[in-house]
Amino acid sequence: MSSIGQSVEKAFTTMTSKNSKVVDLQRDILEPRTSQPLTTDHGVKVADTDNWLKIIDSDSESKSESKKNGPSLLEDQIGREKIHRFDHERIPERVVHARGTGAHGHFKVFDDRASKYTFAPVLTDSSRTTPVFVRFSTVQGSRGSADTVRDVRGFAVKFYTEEGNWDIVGNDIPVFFIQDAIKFPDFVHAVKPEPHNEVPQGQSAHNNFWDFVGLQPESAHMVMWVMSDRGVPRSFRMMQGFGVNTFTLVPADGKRHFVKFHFIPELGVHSLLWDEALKINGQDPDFHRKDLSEAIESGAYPKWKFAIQTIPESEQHKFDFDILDATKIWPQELVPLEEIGELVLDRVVDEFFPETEQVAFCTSHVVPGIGFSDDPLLQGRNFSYFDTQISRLGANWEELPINRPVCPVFNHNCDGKSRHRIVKSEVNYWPNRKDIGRPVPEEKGGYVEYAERLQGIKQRARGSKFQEHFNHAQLFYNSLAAYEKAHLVSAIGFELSHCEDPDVYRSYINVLNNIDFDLAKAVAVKVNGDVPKKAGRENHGRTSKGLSQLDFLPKEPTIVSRRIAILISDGFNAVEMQAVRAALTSAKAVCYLIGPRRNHIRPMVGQDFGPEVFADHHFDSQRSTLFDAIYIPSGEEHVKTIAKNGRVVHWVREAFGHCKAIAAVGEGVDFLREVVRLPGSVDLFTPSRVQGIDEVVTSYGVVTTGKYSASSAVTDVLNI
Ligand code: HDE
Repeated sequence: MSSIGQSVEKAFTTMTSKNSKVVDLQRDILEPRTSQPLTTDHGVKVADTDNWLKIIDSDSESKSESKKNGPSLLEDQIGREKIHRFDHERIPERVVHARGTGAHGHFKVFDDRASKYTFAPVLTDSSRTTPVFVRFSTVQGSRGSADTVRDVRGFAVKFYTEEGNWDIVGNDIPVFFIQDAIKFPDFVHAVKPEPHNEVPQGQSAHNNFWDFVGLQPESAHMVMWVMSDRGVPRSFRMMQGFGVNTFTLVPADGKRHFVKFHFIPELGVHSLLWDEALKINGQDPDFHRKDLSEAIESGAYPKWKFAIQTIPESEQHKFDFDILDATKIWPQELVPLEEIGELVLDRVVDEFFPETEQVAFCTSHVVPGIGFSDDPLLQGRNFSYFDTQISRLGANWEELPINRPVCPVFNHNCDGKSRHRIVKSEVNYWPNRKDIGRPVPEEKGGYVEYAERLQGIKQRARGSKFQEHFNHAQLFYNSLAAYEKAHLVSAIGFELSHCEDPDVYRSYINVLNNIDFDLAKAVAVKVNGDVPKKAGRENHGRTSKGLSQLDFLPKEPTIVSRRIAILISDGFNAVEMQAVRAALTSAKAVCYLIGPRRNHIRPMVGQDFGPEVFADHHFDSQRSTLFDAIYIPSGEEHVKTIAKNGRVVHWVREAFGHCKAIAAVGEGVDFLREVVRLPGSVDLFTPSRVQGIDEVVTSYGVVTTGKYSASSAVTDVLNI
């Protein structure tokens, strides 16, 4: 090995005792100290950063000290550098997935059970902890768009393995809109804002998207997913991740397997209601990115199980769908999931731009033991990502701190814009007289492609099983719970109502009628489409596991990291509130006190005023949509005050409408009954469901009196 290789290797070995990527990034981290001197980029200390160099006319004739502003000078190299650097702060945003947020973490496999499929140590060596960086994103909107729009979410993972970087550039939905990469520019142009008016932003609710998907029925399955609750996740931490494309695993002794990658969230798969999502877009457009960093910073580290589905090469053709078609899933009943590892995110970024914005993923980044398949979408992606990174970040994008591997990198690539490394060598080609940069044979870890026999006729076409588009769309629809189906109908109804062209919204009813007759009729009635008289295609009636979100409830009910608003005003019962809050906090929920002002609020302790507590927010500054549950403590004066406050009444009604847990004690219960007038409070009395609760109203809302048992109520109800 060359001396460069050896020195990097040595540095690398000393790093691996900690998270090697974090150690690696430390090389580039500057932590300015107090009174850190300001310098130019070329290191000269700056004496004044507030005034451009000017001619100032001092009034020398009079005795006064008055000065007149004269012209600014182009000569000011310090002012010019500051403005030039500012002018060039922006780089092109990603053409898709521009809006995103990222975090660091690690990945570990449980044992070596995957070694029957692959020799890649990242998937087989349980003594290893592999550093990762994950970037979550939306697809349609630009960098400044809102987080909770209806869209697919990107779930891109960079594994910094000891054998090089491996990227899974996945989504939160297991299938895609198109089968062949050549259709991607058409799809993206159709979903993005329309060319004549650049409308809409962060939405697919417009003519061009629905026009395209109506004419491109291979998208039917994916459209079902995006229009389902999956399109509006509650949090990045509560969604699945999928590699989507079919990759391959190669074991030491040769028999190749096809593979799909899955990430399954520990907290379960949860969504917002569409009404909440719409409101949060305005109330807190950064809702998801804040949620991620708040959870990590408070120690509630997001976790996912990592699972694989594998099919031996010999069984590639035994299914009634093509396993290389990215518009199809591999139903779990046919190809079970094997959980082999865990992904944890435990560190937020230090600076957004150099990390989250400059991170760059490539599906073509695989490590020995992992390979590609002939999935035509994947083949095109392998070309596209590398290319787009060059236009976004320049030829040397892989040298940027967030992108560079933690293992040695050496080759004869050179030059290009913004080269960072300086290589001390007389040769930059192979073979060379000094034996520098020698290719590594397979047995020493060099990447070797799997030897595959191929034959065929060169043509622009797709395999015959790629022609069937509705079986899996039906499978998905059939597998949803009744309320999920209702949400789906509303979502498609919403979107098609935003299409003005009757040709567009009418023709999509035909696609829906090929999936399910009732679905097509329900949507047609809503959007003024032609209500079909008979099914376009018979529904096969099959269902599959793992498609409904209900299949992902955590084994143990949990309220970890859920946001609970405690609505208080002067005179609330402090002892009770503190008991409830302590119970909620010990179950790792995050409680916020919301009062009439962000300031001290005076509670009652018995008959007297107790020590003041500080409200985190005031009623007008937050909305119920930003919380998972509400609790209203008892207290006569307090309840009289909130009863007069329309905002508080709205808070509770809205939370009820969004099926959130609502707990109250004593006069708080009267408030819910008499002022808020929650409907059905008597009919839906179900005390058996929650132990220790005196009264329970509504299927999701909870009212509790006495005994300070609201915490168990909230815990229970959140997991229904
Ligand atoms: Fe992407 N995609 N994509 N995509 N994609 C990009 O690369 C592309 C596809 C996905 O957080 C771009 O760096 C083509 C499927 C994610 O930085 C670009 C095709 C899936 C991200 C690109 C697809 C994805 C991207 C834009 C069809 C799910 C964000 C910026 C053949 C498995 C990664 C960039 C991040 C980003 C091309 C289809 C996921 C242009 C040509 C399928 C998560 O290269």
